[in-house]
Amino acid sequence: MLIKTSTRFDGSDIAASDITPQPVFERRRQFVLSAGLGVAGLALTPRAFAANAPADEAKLAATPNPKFQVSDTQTSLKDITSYNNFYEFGTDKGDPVENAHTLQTRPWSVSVEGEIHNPKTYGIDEILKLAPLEERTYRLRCVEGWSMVIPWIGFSLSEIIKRAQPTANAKYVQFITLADPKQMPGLSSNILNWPYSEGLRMDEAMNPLTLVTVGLYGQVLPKQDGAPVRIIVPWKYGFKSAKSLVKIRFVEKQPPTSWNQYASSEYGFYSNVNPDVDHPRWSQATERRIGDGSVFSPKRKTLMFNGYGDQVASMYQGMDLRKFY
Ligand SMILES: Nc1nc2c(c(=O)[nH]1)N[C@H]1C(S)=C(S)[C@@H](COP(=O)(O)O)O[C@H]1N2
Ligand SMILES: [Mo]
Repeated sequence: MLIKTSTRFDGSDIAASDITPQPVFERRRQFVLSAGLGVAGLALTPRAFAANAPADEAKLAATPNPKFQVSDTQTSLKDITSYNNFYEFGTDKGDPVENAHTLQTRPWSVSVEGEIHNPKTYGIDEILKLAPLEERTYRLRCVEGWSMVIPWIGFSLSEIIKRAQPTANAKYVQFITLADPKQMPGLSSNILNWPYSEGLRMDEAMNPLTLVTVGLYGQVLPKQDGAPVRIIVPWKYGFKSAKSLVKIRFVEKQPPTSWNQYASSEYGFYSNVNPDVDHPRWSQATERRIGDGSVFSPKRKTLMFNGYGDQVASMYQGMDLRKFY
């Protein structure tokens, strides 16, 4: 069983970070840190200070692609790197920034396998050179009701898929991420079936929006954001965007996904952002943009397909999106 103070991504246990508006929580955390300094300064490792500072990662050059930009204000690097969901490093939003330093991002390889003519294992340096790196600013909407706007760096997953040459049997793509208990303390809890698994239908995987992501804000992907390579699927709830990817498998049948196995009535395979289909335990009509104004700022209306309807709605024509949630 999880300890009471942890935040499950489905909200079944509530932490201070969830019931308290973000700036208040941040201030309280700051206070706790400085209070700790006076009373027991020696107990505070340098890491305790690093936790609230923006990540300092190697620079990564990318060309902005004007086709993939949003006009919303970008979320600060500090928020993007200190408020995370990455259960392999703990279930609290602040756990990944504290714990992900143990993730070894080199050497790293991603195996591309299954129903394809051209199976291949890519080293991370091959992935970085596989296609021109683009900067694309996407909205990310977590199923919990918060969102961010993030300038990612990467290239369309279709670049890998066309090299893989899928067979006629390839109907879905499964994403499997690293599960190494030596590097990932969160694996000692069996809250999810590890390794974290996600999937897309073939047309969704081929959609130009689907991004193989290797960086953000002009730098390599910080560990807490899923280094060294992750998937971003901006029209779906954030949990579809699997971090620290090690395997891309082409399959005939809809693959199992970790969150669907955890609670199939709450987290469907499709999980398109949809303000009209509530989570069984909360509304999805609005969202809190992290870093938005003051704690009194009104929530924003959540957009159908997270605002990407023009680019994705046609894939779901004739589908009942209540049934295929
Ligand atoms: N491997 C793995 N990938 C994951 C998760 C996770 O726990 N493990 N959490 C998901 C969820 S719920 C969200 S909202 C996003 C958060 O990405 P971010 O922390 O970079 O904003 O990552 C997704 N990818
Ligand atoms: Mo999420």
